Amino acid sequence: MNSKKLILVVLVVVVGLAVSKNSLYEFYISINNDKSSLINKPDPTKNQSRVFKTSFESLDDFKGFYISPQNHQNSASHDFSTEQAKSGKYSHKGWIYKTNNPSTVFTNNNHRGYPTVQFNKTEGGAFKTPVLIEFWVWLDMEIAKGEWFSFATLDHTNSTEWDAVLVNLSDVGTVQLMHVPSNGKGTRTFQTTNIKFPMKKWVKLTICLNFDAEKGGAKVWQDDQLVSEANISKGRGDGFFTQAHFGLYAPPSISKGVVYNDDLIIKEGNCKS
Ligand SMILES: [Ca+2]
Repeated sequence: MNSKKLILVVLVVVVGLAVSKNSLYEFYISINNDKSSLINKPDPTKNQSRVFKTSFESLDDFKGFYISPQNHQNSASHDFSTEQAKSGKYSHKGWIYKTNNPSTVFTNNNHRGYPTVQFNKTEGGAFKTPVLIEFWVWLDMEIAKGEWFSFATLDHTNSTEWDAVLVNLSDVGTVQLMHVPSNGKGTRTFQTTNIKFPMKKWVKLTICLNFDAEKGGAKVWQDDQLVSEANISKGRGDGFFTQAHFGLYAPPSISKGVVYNDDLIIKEGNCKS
């Protein structure tokens, strides 16, 4: 090899290394940008009024969102099902077939079976509150004293450690807001005692949720009748509804039961008065 050829080979190798190093670097940057862009906020210059709608007919409705594993703790699972449907062919089914060990301070052994909805991972970002949330539930489950069943978990954080407001079925058979006004609390400004939640039939739940930093609050209607209302503590939220789950969420002591969800709709900046 003469010296000119040698220089050419060295040049090609050096340029080649530089290019590959550069593209790897760009790849690294784009991966990191992707990670940070998972957390989005709405564009304040746009007057957005978005709607999320699913009839649980296609998994694509939950693309990019976390979905809890099937056969969770070998005691509960979930899937789309044709057994019950409010509309279309399918609904979302969650079911329990065994108890779990009790939860400890280190482990939460609650039963889980749900796809999440994570607006904070979408291009448009978190939904601005107030939001109107409406969905249909068909439930068959025994709730013993001290137990509960959760219909909805509604969060304002961008974290895996949620600080959520819950809509639960209590052990006296009424639908109630939980973790209001703050986590661990159950203080409500209105709570029905006589409207019970009926089993084995489709029931409509409507929620008005406001994570406003100053005037936060939530209201729940069961088949258009107000059943629970509560304030949300000042400064808890910052006006955004980031992520949620519906489907199956229940304490470890429950050994069996089934829940179906259908026709979930979430409307931004709009609320039932
Ligand atoms: Ca459906």
